[in-house]
Parts: sequence; structure tokens; C-alpha cells
Amino acid sequence: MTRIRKDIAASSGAWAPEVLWYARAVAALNARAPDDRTGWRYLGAIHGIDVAGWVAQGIIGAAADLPPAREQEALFNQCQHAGWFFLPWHRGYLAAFEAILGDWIAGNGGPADWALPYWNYLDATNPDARKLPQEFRDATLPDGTPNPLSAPPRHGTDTLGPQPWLNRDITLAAQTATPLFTAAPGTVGYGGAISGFAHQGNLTGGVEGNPHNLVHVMLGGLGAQSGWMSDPAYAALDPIFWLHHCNIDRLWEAWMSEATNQQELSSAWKNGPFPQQFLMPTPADGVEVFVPGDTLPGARLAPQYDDIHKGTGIAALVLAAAGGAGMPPSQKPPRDAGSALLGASETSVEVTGTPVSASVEITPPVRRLTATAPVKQRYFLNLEGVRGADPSGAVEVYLVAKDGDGTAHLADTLVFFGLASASSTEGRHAGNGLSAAIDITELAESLGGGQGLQDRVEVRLKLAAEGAGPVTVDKISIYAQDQG
Ligand SMILES: [Cu+2]
Repeated sequence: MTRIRKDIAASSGAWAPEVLWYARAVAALNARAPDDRTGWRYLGAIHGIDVAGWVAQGIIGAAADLPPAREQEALFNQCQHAGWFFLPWHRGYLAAFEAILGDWIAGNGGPADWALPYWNYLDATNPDARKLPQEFRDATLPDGTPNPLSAPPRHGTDTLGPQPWLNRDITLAAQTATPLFTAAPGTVGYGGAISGFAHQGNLTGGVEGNPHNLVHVMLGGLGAQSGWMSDPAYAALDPIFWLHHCNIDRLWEAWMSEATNQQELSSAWKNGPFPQQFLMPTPADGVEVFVPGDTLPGARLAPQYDDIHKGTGIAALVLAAAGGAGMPPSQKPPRDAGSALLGASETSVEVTGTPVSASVEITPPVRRLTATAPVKQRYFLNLEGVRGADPSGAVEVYLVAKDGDGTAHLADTLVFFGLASASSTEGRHAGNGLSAAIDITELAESLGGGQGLQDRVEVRLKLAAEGAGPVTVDKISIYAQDQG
């Protein structure tokens, strides 16, 4: 039996059978006990759980309702963010979820091949693509009973795009701008930098930053009182989470279909992480191990999509001779492209609603990164060790021209999904904060009057949302990578 995942917008009119079956399954799984491995709350806790918060919000009655501590240690709080396991972990998670829901649906009169729909929010051919699907907003199901798809608290927007509190749009730029899956230190790769088992790793990947993190926060909102989608310890309890991640997974599938993109295939990645491995429940209430290699095309957890071109930025027809879609071959870094640290700020900065300045002194690298010189380089600005108390944070990053009028130019707005959990010193994998990089090559060159990077780069930081809690940035660094 093959499950084929379809665009939720493809069915004309609301409440297509696959969506109605999804809603019924959500309600049924919600009724299962918190220690039932096939229950809604157990599945959500695999992504993340804040036990005290779940009790306080009435999601569970008491901590004692949860499975034994050893089982929680092994299965809860597994989600992988800010590292190269982000995409394969979430792919295995979706597969386990789809199998469990599909099992209930098939057993209750629904189709045997039910598949999770995806939310194709960047489909330019659909004017309503960015609107939260109607089924996730209606108060009731067609039969008048409460709708579990619209119940979770969402304090952001119903239409994805720039907001007064988040001046950044979702894009498909990562689909064509990042041909390497794994980022060299301090650079942007499609899937993130090398990491171990990391609830919050150390460097966010291109597609994870945008659109993934932005969609979470646009739906959930920013600030202390944000909705579930803005917090990894609650996000997977919101049924829209699964349609969002299904689309992120489809973006990866599309990216891998482009022959010039370089998917990570090392055994450290394919068989990782070690010693702690990824565990998922099965429909029969068992537990199964999976490794990232199981999620690659053709492997046992590979998904099937009706289409991987619409709204993915990857054209259906790629001319082999052109070197790939949207990117001239000269810009593609070689497979083993290294990176070099050019400089870093001396002290940490506290970011609030009022712009704060910091500067990075550039030390020209002693040797070129590769033997072939002269080589054009790309420059990356990194915010490292970003911490804060809000569930997620958003920081506007500006570069300031040294000469001239000193105008600040927006380089990017970085969204840090799971800020609080990455800052908490409790738990096994947290406490180091989050890191993200921005490719500043073009902006730095225009500010430097064509002379490349200036000796001293002036950076200005400010929170995107008014009233959000302060964010600390441990270090601002600049890395260079040969353009190849
Ligand atoms: Cu997510």
C-alpha cells in the first residue's frame, strides 16, 4: 500500500475526505491516555514537552499520567533543531505519525491508504496559498461537533507573510541558494551544520530558518504569551504542525531531486546519531529505531508526494548543462568547501527594542582557503549563543556603512525557534543557545564600495517585535568561504 501525500488546497471546497478523517483521528487520539504511545499527547511529547507547563495548561492532569521516567528519557523531547539531523528526524517523525493515524483511520471505516496532506504555502499559482486552510479555522466540523483542528491557541496571524511584529517574508531562497546539505562552520547549508543528538544544535540550516522557523512564529506569535506553534515543547500538539512539516519535508524532497545539490551521505549522518538513537512508536504500540539513512529516497521511510515542483522552487525540467536551477555554476562551492573565521565581537550584547551596536574587527586570513588563488569569497555573519526567556525570538540584523551617512541596512531578520528551551540549563541538550548565519556577501560589498569586506564591520541589532523579552547574543562572528 502506498500513501500519496497531497496538497490540502487541491481538493475543491473545504472538508475533503482526507481532511475530515484527519480531524476525526485527531479527536480519537486526543482521547487516548498520555502514556499511550499512539495517543495525541504522547506523539506531541516526542517532539517536546514542558511537563509543568502541560499540567498548568490542563493538557495533562498530572505528571504522574505520563509514562515511566526511563521511557520519557528515551522517547520524549527528541526533536532535532539547528543541525544536520533536523530534516531526517522530522521525516521519520512524520512517518511514524502517519502510520499511527492511518491505522486508526483504516480501522474506523476510512481509506486504507490515507496520507497526511501538506500545506503548500509558497505555491505562487494559488492566491490563497498563504491563508491558514479553512478547516483549521472553523469552530465546528460539518456535523456540528467541536473542531479539534482549530482548538489550539495561535497568537500570530492567519495569513503568512510580513507582520508589524516580524518584518520578514517566507521565501523559497534556500531551495536554490544552498547547494550543500551540510554547512561548513559559520556558513549556511541547506540542512544545517554537523551536530550530535541535539534538541537544539548549534547552527540552523537554510530551509530550517526560512520558511520553517518563520512559519512557526507567524502562526504562534512572538513574546511570552505566544501560541503553541512558537514553542517546540507544545508545537506538535497543534494539528497544523503536521501539515507545515509535511511541506518542509516536501521541500527537502524537491531539493534532493536537483542533481547538482549535494545531499549529505556520510556514514556519520546516515547512521547517526550515536550513542543516543532516534526512536518512534509503531501503530501496534511498539517502539522502533530509525536512522537518517532510512529516510533517503528509496529507503523504507521515504515519503511519496503527488507533486514536488509546485511551490518548491525546483523546476520540473532542469537542463543538465545549465548546472542547476537558479544558480550559476560558478557560485557553487566545491563539495569540501571549508570556511575560515575572519573575526568576532569581544563581548556579548543584550538585544531589546532599542537598536544596539557592536563591531567585528576583521583579521585577514593568513592563507587562502584553497590552493587556487585568487578566489572570490562569500561572507557570513553569525549570531552565536543566542539566548532568551521567550519561547521563540526574532532579531533584526543591520550592517552600517562605515563611510557616508551611517545608514543601517537590514541584512536579515533571524527567527530563533525554541529560544527558551535552547537557553534553559535544565535538560540534557540545552543551554548553549542557538546560532544562525546570514550570507552578507552582496551587502558587505556594496557597503565597502566594491573593496570587499571592510576592516571593521559595524552591526546593529534590534528585536523585531515590540514588547518581546530581551535576547542575549554571546558572540557576533564573520566567516568566509571560497566561492569555488
Ligand atoms: Cu518545526
